[in-house]
Amino acid sequence: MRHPRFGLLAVGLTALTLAACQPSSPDAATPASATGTAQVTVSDPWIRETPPNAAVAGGYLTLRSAADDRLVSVESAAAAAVEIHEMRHDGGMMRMRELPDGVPLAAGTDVELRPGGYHLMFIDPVEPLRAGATVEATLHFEHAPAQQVQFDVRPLAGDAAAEGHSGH
Ligand SMILES: [Cu+2]
Repeated sequence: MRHPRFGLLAVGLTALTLAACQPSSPDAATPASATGTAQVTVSDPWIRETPPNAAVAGGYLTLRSAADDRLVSVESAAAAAVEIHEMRHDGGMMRMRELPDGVPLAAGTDVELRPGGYHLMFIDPVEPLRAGATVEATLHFEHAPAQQVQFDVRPLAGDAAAEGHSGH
């Protein structure tokens, strides 16, 4: 008599264990699927006003991603192309280079694109970018959905970093 009972109890426990696992498995799957939809927060997007005939304009913004991600490309109808650049000191000179892989975004960390650091380079603006205007651009991320952003064009204000761009 004892053996059949024990057997039933064991089956009962197994069923309980399986049932207990059930609700937790959708939760466990959430982080993986969430990386596909995690939002990137964009703050303070702006572009430096361009002098007449300027070949490039610098674009800046701050990105904060909920999950590890990467800004991979940017496109805008206001320029022939938009490149992702990095400016850094190199033997006493400020040099910039294109980042073909974009800018890595560590989860929950503000990543600033600003004069003298990472920045966007709007190549051959279709028309001069005047202070007070806005420029639309679309940001493409490795995981997060593409995001449309409006950049405010701000005055040149005699910034030394602008000189570095003119030689670009
Ligand atoms: Cu640049």
